[in-house]
Amino acid sequence: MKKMKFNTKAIHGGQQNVDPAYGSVMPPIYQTSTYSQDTPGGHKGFEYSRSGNPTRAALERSLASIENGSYGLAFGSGLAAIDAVLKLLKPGDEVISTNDLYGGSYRLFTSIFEGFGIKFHFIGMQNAENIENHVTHKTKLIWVETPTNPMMNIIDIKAAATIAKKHDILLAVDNTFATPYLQQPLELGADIVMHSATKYLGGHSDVVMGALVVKDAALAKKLYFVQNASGAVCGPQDSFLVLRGIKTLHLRMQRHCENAKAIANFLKKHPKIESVYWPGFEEHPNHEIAKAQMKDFGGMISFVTKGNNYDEAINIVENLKVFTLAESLGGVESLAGHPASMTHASIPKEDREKTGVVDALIRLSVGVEDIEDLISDLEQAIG
Ligand code: P1T
Repeated sequence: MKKMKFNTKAIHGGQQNVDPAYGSVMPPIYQTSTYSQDTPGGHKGFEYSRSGNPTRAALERSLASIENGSYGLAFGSGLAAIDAVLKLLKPGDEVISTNDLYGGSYRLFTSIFEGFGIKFHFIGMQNAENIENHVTHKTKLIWVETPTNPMMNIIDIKAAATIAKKHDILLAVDNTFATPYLQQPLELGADIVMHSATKYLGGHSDVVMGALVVKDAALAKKLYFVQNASGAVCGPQDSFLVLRGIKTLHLRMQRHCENAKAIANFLKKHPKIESVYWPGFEEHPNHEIAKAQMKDFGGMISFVTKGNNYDEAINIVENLKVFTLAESLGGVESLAGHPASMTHASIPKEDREKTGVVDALIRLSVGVEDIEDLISDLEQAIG
C-alpha cells in the first residue's frame, strides 16, 4: 500500500490485527500485570507489563507512525519521558536547553539532574548560532521546545539538527505544543521527539502520559532499557484512552488552530491588551520559521494587558466562565492559566522575567468550543 497520509495514520497507523482473537477494531484493554508461560521464557511476546503490554504496544506503534518514526515508547507522564532521555547521560555531560520552557522540565533539569553532575546551559535558541556558541566537547544533548511554553517562541529545528549532527550531539524536541499534525521533528533531523501526551495527543484532559519516538534502533534500545529498568510506564487503560484520542487529533487540531487564530486577532485589536504572543502573526519574530516547519500555528496564545498589572491579570482569569482556570492544555475545553504563579512558578522570578514570563502574563489553551462563545467570554472578563 502507498504510504499513508497523516489523517489515515492517526486512525490506522500500527493498528493492523490488534485483536487476533475476535477482530475487535480497537485493541482490548489488557488489564494484566503478568502473562502465563508454558515453560520459563515460553511466553507469547509479553511477560510482565512493566516490560510490555499489548494495549501499550498498540499505542506505541501509533505514536511511531504519526511522528514518522520507527519506535514509540509511552511513559507515565511527560516528565517521566524527559527523565528517561536525561538518563542516557553521565555525570560531567552538558545539555543545551531552551531557556523558555515548561517549568516542570526546568525543575527536573535543575533540581534533579544538576545534582547528578549534569550541567545545563539555558539559552535563547531563536538564533541558532547561539546554540553553536554553547557547544563544548562535553555537550551530549540539545533540548528544544518549540513553540515554547509559554512565550510561543519558535526554534528552527532544521538549523538545530545541523549543529547537533556536526558535533555528534543528540537533538531532542518537545513537540507537545505543536503535535505531529503540525510539526514532525524527526523529519527535520531531530533524533528524539518527546510529548506530554497528557495534552493534545490524549486531547480530553483525562490522562497523564508521556511519549518518546525515535527512528534509530540503537537509540530505541537504550531508551527501552531505561523505560523498563526505571519503570515509569503508563497503564493499559490510559494507553487505550490516548490511542482513542489520537484518532481525532487531526480534526481537533484544525479547530484548535482556527479558534486560536480568531482569538489572537481579537486580542491584538483589544484596547486593553499590550502584547499577544502567537506565531501566526506576521510580525512574530520567528513567523517565517513557524510557517516553514509547522502546518498551522497551534492552539496556544499568551498575552499581557496594558500596564502589566498583576491584580488585573488575576481578575481576568478568575472572571472567565467558558475558559476554565487550570493548569495543563490541549484538551477540547478551553483553559486559561497564569504561568508566573502556576505552570512556571518553579522558575526563579528573575530568570522567568528575562524570557517574558511577567506577573501579568496570561496563557490560553484554546479549545474547540464555538468561537463566538469564547470571544464573548474574553470580552466580558477583560472588560
Ligand atoms: O505534565 P506532564 O505530562 O508530565 O508533561 C510535562 C510537560 C512537558 N513539556 C511541556 C511542553 C509541557 O507543557 C508539559 C506539561 N505542561 C503543563 C502541565 C502546563 O500546563 O504547561
